[in-house]
Amino acid sequence: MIDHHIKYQQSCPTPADSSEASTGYLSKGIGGLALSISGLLAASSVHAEYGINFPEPAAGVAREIYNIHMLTMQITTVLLIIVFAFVFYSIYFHRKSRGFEADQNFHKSWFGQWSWVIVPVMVLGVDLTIAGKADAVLKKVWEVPKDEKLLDVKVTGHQWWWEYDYIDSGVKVESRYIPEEESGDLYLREVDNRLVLPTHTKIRFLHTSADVLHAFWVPELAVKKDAIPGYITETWAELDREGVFRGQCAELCGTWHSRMPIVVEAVSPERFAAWTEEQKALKLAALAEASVDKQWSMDELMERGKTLYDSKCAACHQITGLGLPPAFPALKGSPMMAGPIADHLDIVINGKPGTAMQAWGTLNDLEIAALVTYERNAWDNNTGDVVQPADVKQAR
Ligand code: HEC
Ligand SMILES: [Cu+2]
Repeated sequence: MIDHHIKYQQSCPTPADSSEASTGYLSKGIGGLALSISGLLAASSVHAEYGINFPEPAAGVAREIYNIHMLTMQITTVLLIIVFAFVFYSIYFHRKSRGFEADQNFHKSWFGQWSWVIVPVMVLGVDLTIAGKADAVLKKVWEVPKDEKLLDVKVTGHQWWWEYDYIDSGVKVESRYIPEEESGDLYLREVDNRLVLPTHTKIRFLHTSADVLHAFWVPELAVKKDAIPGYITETWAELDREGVFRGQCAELCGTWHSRMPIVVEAVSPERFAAWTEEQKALKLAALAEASVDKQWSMDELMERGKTLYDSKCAACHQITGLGLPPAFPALKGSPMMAGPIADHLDIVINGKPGTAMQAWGTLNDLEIAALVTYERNAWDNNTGDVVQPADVKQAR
């Protein structure tokens, strides 16, 4: 239903397209100038990254925040014009070469005395207006609607990926960045599995973390909240349009803080319902497949193992298997790969407490068998060992 594979340049052409378009206009000479300017303006509305303003909000409160920003900008623009008009007028018409001299008694005049009071009071009035509006919106941002049916999504930050649990349906999504070789222009902006959300539904996000502080932040949703280990905090959003919205972890959380993008895909409630059913079915099918007592061939396991490894393990151990010593050990040529299979299974299933190597025991038997087979044979490790799901079951 919903395509989870990366489509390069999903919504916008590459920057190269736009610069080509605008230089094309420019080459037509002065006559083309107006065209090239309109071309540039059009281009900037297509590329969010090149826009001057904030991204177009996609949720109610985000829009209200955006409106306050616009109001503030309008007020400052008017003030800027008034003040600078006054300054330039004074400099030009009251310059020394015209015989003007500074007024020694300005401070004694009525205006000279009271302007210092009147102007700040006027500014304060404007400030209070903005503050009043901001206060009202802030309340809406933080006060999750209580009396309504909400879609609960638990958002757990991990070093360095996101986990999304749709509490009502039991669907679980693991979302990881895509390595540079595969993500192209969307490097650090695209993930393997997106956070799919329905529009026109109040969604409650429950934020927490499995390790250190992270922060969930998607500008179009106006949600930015720290994920704190051991605590659950709430935010909410109601999406008003479909689309793909990109965010990031916004709390420095270690080496690969930059590698935990967030990609929200907003779809209609009908598509969301269909997607939910599809996810449930996929999970059941995977479980059923893993539990059959089948002997898998080396090729089958290697293929599955590579896909799993590249998405779940390569962030630390690298696609090349070389790791990033000393933080993340190389698996290529590591003695453990050629050592007893039981030790290898043990560290993958149970992890190593106190290190970044987490327990992967929630993966099913087939997945772990594929991973271990892959690690023992990829990158010239070539042990020839084939680990079957039944071996994993026994090792648990
Ligand atoms: C967040 C980073 C990270 C990720 C992701 C990760 N590992 Fe590790 N892994 C480590 C670290 C750190 C160690 C070293 C632990 C120690 O101190 O012994 C390690 C050690 C290992 C070892 C032992 C290596 C040896 O030679 O001693 C194996 C095997 C292993 N990981 C497999 C995996 C598999 C399979 C995955 C994916 C399912 C994975 N790792 C994902 C960080 C990671
Ligand atoms: Cu983080």
